[in-house]
Amino acid sequence: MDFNRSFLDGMVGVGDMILLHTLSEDSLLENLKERFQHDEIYTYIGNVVISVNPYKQLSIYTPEKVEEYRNCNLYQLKPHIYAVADDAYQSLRDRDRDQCILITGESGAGKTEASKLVMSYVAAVCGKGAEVNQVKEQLLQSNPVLEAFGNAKTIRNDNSSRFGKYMDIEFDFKGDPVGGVISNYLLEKSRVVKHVKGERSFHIFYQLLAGGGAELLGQLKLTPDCAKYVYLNKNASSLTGMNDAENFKTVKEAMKIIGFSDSEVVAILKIVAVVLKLGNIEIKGQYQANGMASCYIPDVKDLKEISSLIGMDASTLETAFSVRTVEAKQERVETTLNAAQGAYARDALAKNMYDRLFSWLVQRINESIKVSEFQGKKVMGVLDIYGFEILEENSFEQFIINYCNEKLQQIFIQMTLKEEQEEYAREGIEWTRIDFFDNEIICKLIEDVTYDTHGFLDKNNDLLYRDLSQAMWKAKHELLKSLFPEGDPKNTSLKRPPTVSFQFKGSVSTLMKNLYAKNPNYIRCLKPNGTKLSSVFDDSLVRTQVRYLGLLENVRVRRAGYAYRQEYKSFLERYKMLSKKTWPKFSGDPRDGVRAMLSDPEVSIASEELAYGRTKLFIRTPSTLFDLEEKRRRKLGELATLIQKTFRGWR
Ligand code: AD9
Ligand code: MG
Repeated sequence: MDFNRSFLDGMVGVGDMILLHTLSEDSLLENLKERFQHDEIYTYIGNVVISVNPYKQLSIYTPEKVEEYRNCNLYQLKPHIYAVADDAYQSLRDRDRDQCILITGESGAGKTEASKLVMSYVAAVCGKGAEVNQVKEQLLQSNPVLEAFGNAKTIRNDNSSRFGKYMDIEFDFKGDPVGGVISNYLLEKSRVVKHVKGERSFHIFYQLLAGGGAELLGQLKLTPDCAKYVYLNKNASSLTGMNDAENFKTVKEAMKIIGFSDSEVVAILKIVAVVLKLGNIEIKGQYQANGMASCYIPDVKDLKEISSLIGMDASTLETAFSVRTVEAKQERVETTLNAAQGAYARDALAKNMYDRLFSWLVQRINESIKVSEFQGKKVMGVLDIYGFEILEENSFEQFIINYCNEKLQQIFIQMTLKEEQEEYAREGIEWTRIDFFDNEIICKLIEDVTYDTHGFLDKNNDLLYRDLSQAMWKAKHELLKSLFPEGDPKNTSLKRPPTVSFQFKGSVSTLMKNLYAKNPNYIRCLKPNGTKLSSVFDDSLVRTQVRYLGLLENVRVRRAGYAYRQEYKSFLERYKMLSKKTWPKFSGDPRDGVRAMLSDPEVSIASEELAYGRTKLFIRTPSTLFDLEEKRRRKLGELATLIQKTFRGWR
């Protein structure tokens, strides 16, 4: 289905970039800006929707709006993310095509919000009934849980996703949701122990401290004061517009709906508390009698509390922070750690513990929402990955994030060209492929970025001393223990785990294959300004994004062959008044009707402007469409006058 039906009536600018009179980067930007200033945040490029973050609540997501777009005749409706969601859903349900919704854009552009809008729209329009509703609720409630553990305030976005997420929503043959599978990609775990000024660690830490209440915090041996925790940034412990305590309630409620038991929730929060408290363990250096540097923990209060929370001997943990065992062949050699190595071990443990907890949470949610294999399953995948980032200091994390975004851009280019070509082939229309996209812009941008390679190797190797996993495996805390299976002494495989980038590359390539097998729907998010303001459109900032998203090239591809296309039936419906041959009604095949109407000398459209596909009419240049629209407008005017006259005559 195409969205470029008619966005000409009562529109601010043009609703579809394909219809721009003159196409240039400036005109494209101007159109976005004019629409943004009138709160028209969505604009199409054919079936791609561009979304400009409004940074304010608009009243366009009401249940009434959902109704409007549901099974909609897009004719008179404004561009909307709901239209894309509806199209994807209908085509999944009625045409049996697996779909994927690819949401791209830089950090803070609105991807996560967009993914939630798609999910809530689909939930609102698909089947009803107690069982289906429970599935929907569980799928939707995975969002607040994963956001609490995987999102954080950054300089760019108060609710920045610090992990990549791909969610397959699965439907039965009727189009009712039956379950889903979530895949998570590389959480930015370094945030647990360190983040820059003005940013925060993951939301859950602040939520727990603000909303936990005396009893729970007492049980977890925590105090509500963020400033007491080294791992939390003292300057940004509270966030305007974000109510941590309230959000904690939402998260707990969501966990309940998904099916977490009370004891599971406590077990999870205990690990959160332990991570937080690990940061407060101070490690000091000393020299032993033999002159070797070693380290010790001067104040063991936190160490003891941690040990009691996870059910472990305090001395086991203390040893793990001060000694490292190196095993070579049959030999075991113990070396003492100096203060820096001890602190490194402590931070590595905190990061790994949190990261593994996060992956476990995803798996646990999957257990609740998974469906057994069955015939006729249809799938809608929603991809919400962390956005492209260029920071002052770009580290390993930015490298990984940007790599993923580059891959996505590649897939976008390939799929857009492929799709266009396939459509012409399907419709039996000749078209020569032209490579409009110049990936150079994107490659250049990625090469723009300079990475601080300090710590690259370290983060890539992601070293966790075996002594630490072995210590964790001794814990009585069952969940924690299960997070460190390699700590089991019976687990003798001493193979080094693959590097982070190797693993990531593998999972991204699996993801890309998966996406490639589905029918893509694109939402391309733009950030209007760098200051999160609701009415500021920063031309140069948007221009950069338009460039690296290749939006102009995208419009060019759509306009290259035939700018406009529409199914015969809807086309005839719209323009039938132009010819007496089809007005007021044409009862034959709509394709013949369109031919009859367009060949009427009164309409007179040059034949080289048109191509008759199997199901759709194709129009080469936008001006031909404008011409038709103008004729239609005049004709409607004439008809209205005629009706008025007749009406007066009756009186
Ligand atoms: V990141 O790569 O995860 O750092 P996102 O996901 O692209 O980024 P997000 O969806 O989190 O950005 O949007 C950032 C903020 O913009 C939200 O928290 C909202 O305050 C705001 N936003 C985004 N989209 C909308 C919208 N459609 N309506 C209102 C919005 N506000
Ligand atoms: Mg996000």
